[in-house]
Amino acid sequence: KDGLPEYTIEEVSKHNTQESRIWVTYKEGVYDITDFVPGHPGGDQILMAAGSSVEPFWVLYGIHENQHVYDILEKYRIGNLDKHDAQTFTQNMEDPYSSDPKRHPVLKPASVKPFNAEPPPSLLVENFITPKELFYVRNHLPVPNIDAEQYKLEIEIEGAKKTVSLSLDDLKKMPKKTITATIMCAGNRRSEMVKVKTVKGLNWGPAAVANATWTGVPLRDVLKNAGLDQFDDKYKHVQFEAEDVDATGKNYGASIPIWKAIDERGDVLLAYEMNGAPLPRDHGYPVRVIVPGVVGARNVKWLAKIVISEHESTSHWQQNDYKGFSPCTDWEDADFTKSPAIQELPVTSAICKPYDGDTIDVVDGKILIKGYAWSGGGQKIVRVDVSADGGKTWHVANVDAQDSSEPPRHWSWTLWSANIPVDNKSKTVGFADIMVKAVDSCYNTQPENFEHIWNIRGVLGNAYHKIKVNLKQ
Ligand code: MTE
Ligand code: MO
Repeated sequence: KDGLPEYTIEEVSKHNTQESRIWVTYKEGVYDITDFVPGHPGGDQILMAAGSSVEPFWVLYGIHENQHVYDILEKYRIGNLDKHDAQTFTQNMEDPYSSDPKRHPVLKPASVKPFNAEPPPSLLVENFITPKELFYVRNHLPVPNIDAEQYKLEIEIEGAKKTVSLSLDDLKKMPKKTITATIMCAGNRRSEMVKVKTVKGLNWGPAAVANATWTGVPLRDVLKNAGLDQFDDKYKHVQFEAEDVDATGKNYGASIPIWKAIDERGDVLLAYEMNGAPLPRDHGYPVRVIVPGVVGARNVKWLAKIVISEHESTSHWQQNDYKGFSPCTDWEDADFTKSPAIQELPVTSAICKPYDGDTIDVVDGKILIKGYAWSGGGQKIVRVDVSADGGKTWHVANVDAQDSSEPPRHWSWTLWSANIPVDNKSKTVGFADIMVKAVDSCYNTQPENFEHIWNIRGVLGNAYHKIKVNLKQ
């Protein structure tokens, strides 16, 4: 790299289109990545950095912080950054994650920047109401720093003249309501689907799900006060915009169909408390949306604005992510406009104790297994079937914890356990092939294997959970 020409930040900034060629800087290096863009795994996302430094983007998507990426970039080096410019730049570089909250060490990160983590599954199923320390965290971006005193929620009804602005106190003065609801990430259990073939997404185990009580104001009351006529069928969607922003200034956003928001039985809340205390920063302080029965991604945290609209949210996460595809669809032929955004999640279950590969005790010819089951759309779990011999014989698990609400307003998960007989006497069997499947109140059940539901984003991974354990002789 010695002997390469030097460029100033200003010179680099002129190279920000295909025609002028696309230059970026990284530390002291200047790179011409024009020919690299078509092959970049993140698509043309890298163009956000055209004419400037890739560092602010790479710290944002901490995912890029690995040697492999730098090695690739080095092949495109055309020069060095002017010494003076390089110095001022590194001094001004701030880690956008520096004000993220501290997390409990029990959470095992799938990525640190942004922070994404789940607890050990065996601890998760110890409590029907998940303590905040064990509640999985799924952040796409840095956690915004919001002063609750200054907090304002804006509400806009498309076409209406004025918008409404509410403070946290305004919300707290309205009649409040508490619900118990499970939130699950669309990528929960992705690590099992990945075994079929790689997918794009965080490697979640079975613990990107949790159950809590949420207290806040029903969204329908807030919308009614803001002047929404619930019988005006011009409006089809409720869009949510959040306070967390990406490197280009775009905020996290999502939307839900309007019926879910205005139906009293939809139980959608603007929540300011979780388990009886103010929301932790990681979970949306001071206000988040709770859309029970609906995929985590629509439960928008750090809520800034609500828009009543004819259209869905235009955000990346609504339009080009969190959608299902056939196992035959690959990235080249995936048409996101043809696939509906995930809302209600399908029925699923998982064994949380023991783990795959464990060696466990056999007591009176039986082994003890524990886990959870849940279904979206307010459906209740009516049965959990378990097998310890690869599906030859089945047993019905005991329900250990379940709330009494009726479908389709049954928002919480079900915790179950089962003491199942195993054959550890014969010489050929020193292990058990354990599997679980749940049945919900629509009598929907889980697909048998991941091969048949594999999809490019690794979402909706609800096949039978299968593990193999060794039996102590
Ligand atoms: N809201 C905002 N503003 N930003 C986010 O990154 N992540 C979503 C959702 N709401 C997200 C968000 C996703 S994908 C999930 S699964 C849930 O929040 C996770 O909620 P939790 O972190 O409280 O468990
Ligand atoms: Mo998610």
